[in-house]
Amino acid sequence: MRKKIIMFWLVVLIFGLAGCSMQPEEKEPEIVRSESLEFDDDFLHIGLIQTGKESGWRDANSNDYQETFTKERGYDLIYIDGNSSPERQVKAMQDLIRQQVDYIIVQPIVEYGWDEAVEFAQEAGIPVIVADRQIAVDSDKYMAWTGSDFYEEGCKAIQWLEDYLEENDRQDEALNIVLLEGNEGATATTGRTGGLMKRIEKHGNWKIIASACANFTQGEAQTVMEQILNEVDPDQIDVVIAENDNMMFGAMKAMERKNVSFGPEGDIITISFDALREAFEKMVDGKLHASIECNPHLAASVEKIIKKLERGEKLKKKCYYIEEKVYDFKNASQYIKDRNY
Ligand code: GYE
Repeated sequence: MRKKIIMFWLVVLIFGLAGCSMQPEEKEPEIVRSESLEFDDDFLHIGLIQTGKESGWRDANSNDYQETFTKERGYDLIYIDGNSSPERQVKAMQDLIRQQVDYIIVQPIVEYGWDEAVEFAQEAGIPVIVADRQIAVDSDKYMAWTGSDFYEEGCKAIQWLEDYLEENDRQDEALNIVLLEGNEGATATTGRTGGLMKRIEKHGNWKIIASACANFTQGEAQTVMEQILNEVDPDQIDVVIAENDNMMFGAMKAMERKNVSFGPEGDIITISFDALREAFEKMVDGKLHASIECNPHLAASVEKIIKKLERGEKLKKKCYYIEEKVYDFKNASQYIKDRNY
């Protein structure tokens, strides 16, 4: 067993030193299943590299994997918490390759930094499935990606805002917008910001008067919103958009502390992403205008991909998008009872 491991890392080292970038012609990586070195059971060994615990969305997403890839259903799930560190995530992939798991699911914090690790996985014959955010690696180096259309989510947010202004005969108003963004380099951030900006730019009288990164966390959002409120007169703010619900909750705390009124029962229009149960509560309470759903239930889609690969089928697509809706303060009370995360 040790011999095999040494041989594997020797190959990895030689490829690494030679700076060899393999460019297979196939669209899908050819997977030569290596004999499992570490496991002596009938389970399918799935390594999951998670981002961390930055949000309610993430908790729901981790639970979903844990409820899907259970021993009863034939899986041994090795869950690795990336602890919000991209370096730790890359190291986790190397560890899983060394353990010779059957599949690696990676939910990357950022898109960059994955080339080498993904190539090693391919060399070792371990299929990599990317979920949630994406990786900036040739798509023939991993099996498939599944997750949300973040750009579309950004567009939906502005569509909602346009409709709301029109319903209230406010479509010609000049708007000052504050934007709270997620991690730099994360697909969820670049996609949502891209969609938002594309649609905001169409309005000559709309302006982003402040924007800040709060890494998708509530605490950081509260801090940056407090700073923004120190620098910008709250009366000048018409809309706050946060790229996830937790950052909006943080921003709300900052606004409450300064007695700034917001939400459908206040002044500032508030829009965020994810549609957590807590967001539904805020919509029902007249604090949040709208939340653009981001579906955290990705495990079923990942499992479908794995099952196809197990049957030896070729995947027809590289990208598997998940369905999502838009909720607002007008329809929230109708849907809140179905929201369990
Ligand atoms: O919106 C946010 C989270 O990548 C879709 O990351 C995910 C985002 C989600 O922590 O709450």
